[in-house]
Amino acid sequence: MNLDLFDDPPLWEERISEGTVVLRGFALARQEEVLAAVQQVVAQSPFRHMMTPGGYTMSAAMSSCGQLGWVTDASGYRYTRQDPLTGNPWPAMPDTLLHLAISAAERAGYPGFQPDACLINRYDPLAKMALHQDKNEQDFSQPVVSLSFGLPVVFQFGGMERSDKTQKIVLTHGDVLVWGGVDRLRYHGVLPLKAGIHPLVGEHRINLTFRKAGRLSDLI
Ligand code: MD3
Ligand code: FE
Repeated sequence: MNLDLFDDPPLWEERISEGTVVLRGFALARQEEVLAAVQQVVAQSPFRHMMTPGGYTMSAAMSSCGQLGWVTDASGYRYTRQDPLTGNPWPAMPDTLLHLAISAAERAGYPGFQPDACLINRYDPLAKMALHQDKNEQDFSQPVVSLSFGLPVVFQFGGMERSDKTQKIVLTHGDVLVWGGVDRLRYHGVLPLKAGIHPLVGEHRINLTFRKAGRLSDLI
């Protein structure tokens, strides 16, 4: 793959913590391509509200692309190779998404990122995500890259315990958050989305989260 195709966009970088950085506006130059890629993915694997193991319906609507997709139902949280809604493999990860995630990780100090899963979250007004840790992945040595589009949201960046104090940071259209290393297992969440209309995305926030979810040995 040719990363030279991607000119480095202008950048305002905010370090949140040792392993965590926000690249403000990093995805702006690719916004149309990314949103078209999302449309293409959800045409094959539609957004749906999944159920938590505890029996609650998640307020964010989700889909996935890549080799692995994140799912939750009565039997738990996990990654699957097939979309349980369609029975088909998850749609392939579009190159434009893969390249953007790899270049953001590199820019944030994590070279060699090999994402195999991209979870796409759609937040409608009042949708939220309670504090949680991302720990369904096999390999915590790789970072996580999150792209935000559409309406702004307040995200909560916590500690290693659910009860730790949280830092609140606004994520808005085009922002990319990269976290890894010592911050990989921090608690985090997002507050309820405030209603509004974004000129390109409409009445939603779209978040794409790239992870290396499978085992390193799966590559061999
Ligand atoms: C990780 N999504 O899908 S990503 C998720 O905005 C998820 O849709 C949220 O959490 C979303 O699992 C948040 C951004 C984020 C922010 C802070 C973190 C992830 C973080 C702090 C530590 C670890
Ligand atoms: Fe998370």
